[in-house]
Amino acid sequence: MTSHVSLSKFGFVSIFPEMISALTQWGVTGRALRDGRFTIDTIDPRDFATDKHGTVDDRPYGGGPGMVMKATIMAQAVEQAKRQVGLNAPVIAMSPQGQCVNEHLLTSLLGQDALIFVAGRYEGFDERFVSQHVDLELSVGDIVVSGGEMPAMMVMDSLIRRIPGVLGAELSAEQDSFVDGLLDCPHYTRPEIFEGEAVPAVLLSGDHARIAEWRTAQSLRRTLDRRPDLLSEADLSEKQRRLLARWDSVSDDI
Ligand code: 9D3
Repeated sequence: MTSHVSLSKFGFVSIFPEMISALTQWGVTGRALRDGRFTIDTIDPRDFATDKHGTVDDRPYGGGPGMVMKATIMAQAVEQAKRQVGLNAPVIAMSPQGQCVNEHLLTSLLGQDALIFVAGRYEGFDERFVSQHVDLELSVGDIVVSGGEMPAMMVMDSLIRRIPGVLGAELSAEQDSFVDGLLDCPHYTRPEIFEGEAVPAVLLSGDHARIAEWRTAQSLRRTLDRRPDLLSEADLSEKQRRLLARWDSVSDDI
């Protein structure tokens, strides 16, 4: 069920290569880089510009607002990225027109040794660059952001978390709760009462079986209320199915 993870090399093609520092300097991904669990090569398309201004964009054929990233320059930047991380590395362009990412799609990328992420600015890429040099276009959802860098970094972050050894003890717990495809249960820590609201008594009971049961019921209930779309794909136990069926017949709270 968990296929082998080969992924350890990333190319990041962007006119703002320093943005990658958010990933390389902080938290789980920063530590993983320092531990040598992956590498990132940044490639700046401006290095392939032919004029003294470092122009990487031009006006759209047919007119209209905004600028388009030049195919000639983006192609050279991607070829350089391939020479650096691997000639066979799939090229992923981040784009509002791309397929929306999800854990299933990311799983399919973990078997690659290297991946090249291309982040655009302005209105987008010349379509001939996409058709000739891009293997996959990915979006992070139906919101408008200013460029592909942060979307690319979100996807890289999510992939890096799944490289063996990057997450410690958290890993198995996270993977376990992910595989059932449900939303997480609520979490609490001290103090026992905050602004008049107490921690659910069951969590103080010390009864681990009851606590586990409460948590899985909470996950199920929250998924039913907030993301019912996830339930059709969720991997539910017989017990969970019975709970769901009960809530389906009487729509009150648990
Ligand atoms: C006028 C049409 N807009 C396209 C939806 C213009 C436009 C908006 C934002 C063109 C480029 C961008 C920059 N966005 C990305 O590069 C991007 C993105 C996004 O905006 N949302 C979700 N996923 C992604 S991945 C790359």
